Amino acid sequence: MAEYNRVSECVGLITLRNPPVNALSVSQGIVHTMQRALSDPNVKSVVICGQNGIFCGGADIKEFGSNMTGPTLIQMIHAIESANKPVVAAIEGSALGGGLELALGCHYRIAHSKSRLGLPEVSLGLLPAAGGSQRLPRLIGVPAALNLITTGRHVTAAEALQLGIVDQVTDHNTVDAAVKFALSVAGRSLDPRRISTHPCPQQPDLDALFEEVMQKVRQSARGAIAPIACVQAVRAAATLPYAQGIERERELMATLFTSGQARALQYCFFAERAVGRWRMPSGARWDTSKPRPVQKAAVIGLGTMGRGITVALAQTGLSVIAVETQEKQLMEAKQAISGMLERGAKRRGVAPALDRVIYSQNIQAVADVDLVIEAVFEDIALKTKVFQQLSAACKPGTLLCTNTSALDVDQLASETPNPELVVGMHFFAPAHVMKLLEVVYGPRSSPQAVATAMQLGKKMGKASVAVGNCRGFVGNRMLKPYIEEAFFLLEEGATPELVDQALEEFGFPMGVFRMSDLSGLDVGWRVRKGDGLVEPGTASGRSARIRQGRRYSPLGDLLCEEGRFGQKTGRGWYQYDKPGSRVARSDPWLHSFLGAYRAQHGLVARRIDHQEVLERCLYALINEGFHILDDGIAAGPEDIDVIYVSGYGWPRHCGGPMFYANMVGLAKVLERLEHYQQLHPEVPHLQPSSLLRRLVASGSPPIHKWEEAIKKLHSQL
Ligand code: 3H9
Repeated sequence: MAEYNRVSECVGLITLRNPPVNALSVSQGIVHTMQRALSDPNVKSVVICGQNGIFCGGADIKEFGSNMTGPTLIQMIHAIESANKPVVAAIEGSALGGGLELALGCHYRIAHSKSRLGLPEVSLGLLPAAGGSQRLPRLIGVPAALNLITTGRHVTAAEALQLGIVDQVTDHNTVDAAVKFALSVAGRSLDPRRISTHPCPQQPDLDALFEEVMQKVRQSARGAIAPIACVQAVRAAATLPYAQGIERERELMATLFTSGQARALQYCFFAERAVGRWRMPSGARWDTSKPRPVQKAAVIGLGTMGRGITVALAQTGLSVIAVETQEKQLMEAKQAISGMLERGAKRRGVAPALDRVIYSQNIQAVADVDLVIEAVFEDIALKTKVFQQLSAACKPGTLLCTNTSALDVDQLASETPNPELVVGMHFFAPAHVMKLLEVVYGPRSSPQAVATAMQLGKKMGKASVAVGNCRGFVGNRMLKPYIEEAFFLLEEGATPELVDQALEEFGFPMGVFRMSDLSGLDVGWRVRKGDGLVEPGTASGRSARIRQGRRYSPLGDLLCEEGRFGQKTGRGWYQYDKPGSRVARSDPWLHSFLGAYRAQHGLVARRIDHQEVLERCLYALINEGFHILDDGIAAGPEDIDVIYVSGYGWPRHCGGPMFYANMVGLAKVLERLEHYQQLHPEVPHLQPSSLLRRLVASGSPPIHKWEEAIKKLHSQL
């Protein structure tokens, strides 16, 4: 809806009204409202604003899947630009996508100093197709427009002014400023203000610029098609007359609009918001559970994780007590945390929050905090002791959170007098940078504790996902079969290079072996030792590779026995110039080691192609995802997908593992799992999950109906 009023006698004020973000719905009457303003003889100029402090969040993404009819955005914007009365955009809050394109069709733009502007269509698998790809380069030049359109980044009002996107920035009431401005420009010639009639500003060596940008975009896009289409659209703006450029924009958009990638990226947009509406199997939910206020927090243990968590909390504005019992480690941590806070503040152009952190060797210092995050070494006895100390030291009601990535949250809770106050907050390293946070609830965690941890995660800017308590929670539990399949593929004839290349071409930033070299091979080794899986490497044959009743590959253990822990030792699945170096090079030693290993175990190497790598690694991971849904550890597929996209490098344009399974087709995933299970009966994780079978048997409902289908299937059991 758009509302029309007359203000100051001769200014027509159009207010976009479509909560929550005034998205431009095709069914809206903006065109009619605009026509009313333009045909009103008393109106000399027009101001467009949005209600509730937000100009416009762009086209209505929810409508993209439906049959859209009515005047298009592009026609509406064209009508505004062609108007014979000045039209001024009064930008508050956000002007994004179609919202900014609408503003670019206006003759002038006034922005509030706190507003943000951008063309983020690329992150939805689209391009700014309401003339934005053609007008922005004409307004601010090709290099700056390419940057904004291919990255989708939002700019502040100050940067928008500097770039020339807006004409004025105000700290006061934007609509009042725009009305005043509109009065002052009434009657002036509008020709110089119609952006589409301008040529793009001259740019030396245009071809070289586009070649360079295209190369950069292809590299960083990792298979995403929208950034490439964005470059092509801007190229059209730079080289063609406006009408032809618009036609090119339309053609490119038509291809993107119906693409699987656009569907995946738009699914991610809504999934990221859906995970905030968490619910627990007990029936507790986000909208009926009130979080407790958290102003003061403590972090116990200042290793890599504890340092990152301290920085994340302090940057969010909390006071933090950072506890490390050893003096030397405390001093080192203080120096490292201060450095991180200073660098972060410099990047964001704010003052570093150094004085928000108080360092202490004494756990008693946590007496008056609202929440504690324990980040000591992954050892259940040590963590239990810390939890008991915390229970005694903290004021009643303090929330006790553990940053464990593998231990049993419920076991820790049971060691405290108030298990309802205990939740897991599983951060990912580096904790002040990585977007993902798994909030792990046990059967006794109170809804209020979960609500508080979820709210804190949101404040820290994390994609926070509430998940149930089980070994590895959601992310690491699904990673296990993925990694194991990669090991098995090496045994059967693949190389780390082949496996990584297949996964990187799929869109992961790093294949499983390069990733393992980065995080350290010793991490998994320690876990496998703890599980009693590691045995001396001298045994041979099939029986040496069956442990605890299932196929096991000791390859990772053997590398660790050689001291090959990955990048930190300069050797792992690859070789590096020196310890700590990041450039992985193929290692002839590793290839002959694999040959000798296969010979020792009577394995005959066969040719393995990329398709098999993808099917075995990804479908094993997805299969575990179905087990997780069946167990109720994740409430819905969106939770799993957000975890994988924001924490595990799953390519966003493939939507996350469960969305990907939905795209490929559940029947196909089931058929391939059955195929590989027949070939490898000793691998339980290739045994299709019963939920997957039941979903296929019930007609493979689309992903947005899974939750309902799962409930129905469970009620039938
Ligand atoms: C486009 O414009 C294409 C054109 O170039 C060409 C067309 C031909 N549509 O994020 P929040 C919902 S493509 C529908 O939590 P915030 C959102 O789902 C569009 N719904 O709030 C949520 O719903 P719920 C390009 C939308 O204050 C609620 O609004 N535009 C849209 O943290 C609140 O959202 C973009 O990519 C939309 N466009 O942030 C901008 N936007 O409460 C996308 C939001 O049910 N939007 N919703 O979960 C954003 O970046 C942020 O929402 C914004 C507000 C910064 C605006």
